[in-house]
Amino acid sequence: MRPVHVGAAQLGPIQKAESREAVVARMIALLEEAAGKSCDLVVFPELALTTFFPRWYMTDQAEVDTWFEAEMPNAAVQPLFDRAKALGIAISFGYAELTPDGHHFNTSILTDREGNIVGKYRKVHLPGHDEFDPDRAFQHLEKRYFEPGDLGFPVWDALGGVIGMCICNDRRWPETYRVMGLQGVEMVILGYNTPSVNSQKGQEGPEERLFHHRLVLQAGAYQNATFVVAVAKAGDEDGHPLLAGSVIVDPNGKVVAESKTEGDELIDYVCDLDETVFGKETIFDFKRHRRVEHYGRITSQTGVERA
Ligand code: CDV
Repeated sequence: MRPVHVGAAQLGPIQKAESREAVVARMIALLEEAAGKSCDLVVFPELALTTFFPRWYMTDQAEVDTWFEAEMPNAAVQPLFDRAKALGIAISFGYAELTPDGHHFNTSILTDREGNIVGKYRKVHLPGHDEFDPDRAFQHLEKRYFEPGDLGFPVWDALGGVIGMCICNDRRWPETYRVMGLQGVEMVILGYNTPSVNSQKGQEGPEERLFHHRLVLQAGAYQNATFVVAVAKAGDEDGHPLLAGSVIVDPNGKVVAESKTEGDELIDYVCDLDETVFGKETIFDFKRHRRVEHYGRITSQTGVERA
């Protein structure tokens, strides 16, 4: 057995006016609950410290930058790091990163049990658009406020296993899991802010959104023989509903824990990383079965082409 007791700490809505300090207090409450269950690792959502600000169209870069963190940890977040260290729990959460040389990324980090940042991932697949779109029911301006991640999809040796990160829309892309799968990933952790309704197709509501959400996570887990831990920011943010449905998926593709509310909620599961071995040594033994001579298009083209 190689058990990692993981907590998926779903956050309910964060309103635009809510401070980082108030959110961090909520995160610490979930961390305390996780400590009561003896969790080794607690995963929080994408852009965990603020409302999902890319729904708001802004033209003033100084205003945009108020949603970003120039340092991590900073004064507002330090209490979370301190409490995690005191409890000996590794944590992961997402935030908007402003680098010292002025770059903007949608980022998540992983700490060890001593509160040291040991892994950083920057979101590769940015959804949405970069200019105001009057045809959408609401805006999704990630392409305006962030640059695509520049770190690829690394994995880290942590908690006795191989852990990788991705963020929200990345979970819909098979390449995300496979690049980590090719590095032997055993647990993919991710956070998401998924609007409950498609801004370009009003009839696509929560039921269908949840179906796609589970579909990609379960497929990614099974096809790469890895656990997947997906954590929502959920509920109604200033009139904009976000999907809940945080889940932990096992390497067989089965959902083993799922949230029930749209609020702050901890779900947990003891993941035995040895359960990844069977799939990795049989049907998804990449070394024996992959046929890279036929996969050239995956990296040589982006859009659809014939011939
Ligand atoms: N934050 C996201 O990346 N959200 C996307 C929405 C726009 C579809 C997602 O894939 O959930």
